[in-house]
Amino acid sequence: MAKSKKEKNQAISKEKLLHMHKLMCDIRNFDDKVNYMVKRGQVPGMTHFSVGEEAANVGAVAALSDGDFITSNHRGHGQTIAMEIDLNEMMAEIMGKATGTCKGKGGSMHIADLDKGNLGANGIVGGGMGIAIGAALTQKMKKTGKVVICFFGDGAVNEGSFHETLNMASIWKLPVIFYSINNLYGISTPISKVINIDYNYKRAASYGIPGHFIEDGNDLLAVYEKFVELVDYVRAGNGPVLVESITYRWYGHSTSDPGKYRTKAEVDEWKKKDPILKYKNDLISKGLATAEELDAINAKSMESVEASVKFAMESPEPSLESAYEDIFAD
Ligand SMILES: Cc1ncc(C[n+]2csc(CCOP(=O)(O)OP(=O)(O)O)c2C)c(N)n1
Ligand SMILES: [Mg+2]
Repeated sequence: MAKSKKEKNQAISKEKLLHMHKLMCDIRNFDDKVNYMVKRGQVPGMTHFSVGEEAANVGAVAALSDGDFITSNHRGHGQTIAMEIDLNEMMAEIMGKATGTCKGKGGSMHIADLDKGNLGANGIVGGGMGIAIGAALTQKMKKTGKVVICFFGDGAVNEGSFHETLNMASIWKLPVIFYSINNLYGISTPISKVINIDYNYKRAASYGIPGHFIEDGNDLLAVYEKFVELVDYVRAGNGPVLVESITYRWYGHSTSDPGKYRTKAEVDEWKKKDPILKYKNDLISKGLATAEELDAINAKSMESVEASVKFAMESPEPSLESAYEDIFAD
């Protein structure tokens, strides 16, 4: 008999429940700090924040096992932190320092953390999809039993790569979860203006694969439970799935966006649906954690973010010669 939702929640260890809270706090605190530093001109380049979308990211990654993979998009901080990147190295990467995850050559939009299974953020909308099915094909051919989550936004579903990769993954039955984080906008364009169906996941039918919907992408446990089901399905060799969750980004599209296309009332309404606060209240009301425990985790997370800034500030710039390194595979 299928487990009830409540039983499933209770089956998650306390350690895991608290760890998911920690990861959401890390995403929020890290991005808030980067935002603060961008405004003071301390961060080169453009940055896209995951604040507001913490549950949609952490819930999905928490269903993966060691050795599984993700691909990400320009808004990759949330997924990258959920995949357990070293925060010091991530901050150094964003600040273009030699100690960064990619030796300071990638920056915010191109962080790849291969040791952790993160095949990379990507500045090209839809650019991660081909990489995801390539990685999934490798897993299938080598029979590794590993799966790939391909993260992208609502704005990516009209890219040619979306249609090509979903079709190819379907006919080859590849172990990949196509995951559209629908935050209702692609830059300033509401998704409703660029597709004539209500939700993207319904397009799965055209590729002969299952489509799934997570109505509240700010509900961490709902995201996690859906992904546990999907990871099992895909790992069992049934082929790909398309899943969509609804969430919202609290800040502008990027650090250069004043956000004139959204009303303050709309943003405030979504801030009331804060995924971290919701999770915190859920855990407390179910007697699974105390406010003190959860607040202590957040305080520690803030400390580690501050430490990452210190690490990054004190790190050297990449040397000129390093521009010629890491260009070709050995
Ligand atoms: C191929 C391509 N076209 C256009 C852009 C410019 N661009 C960057 S992000 C973005 C919108 C993406 O929206 P969505 O996929 O919904 O992700 P979100 O920013 O909402 O997380 C666009 C059009 C790009 N980077 N790549
Ligand atoms: Mg979007």
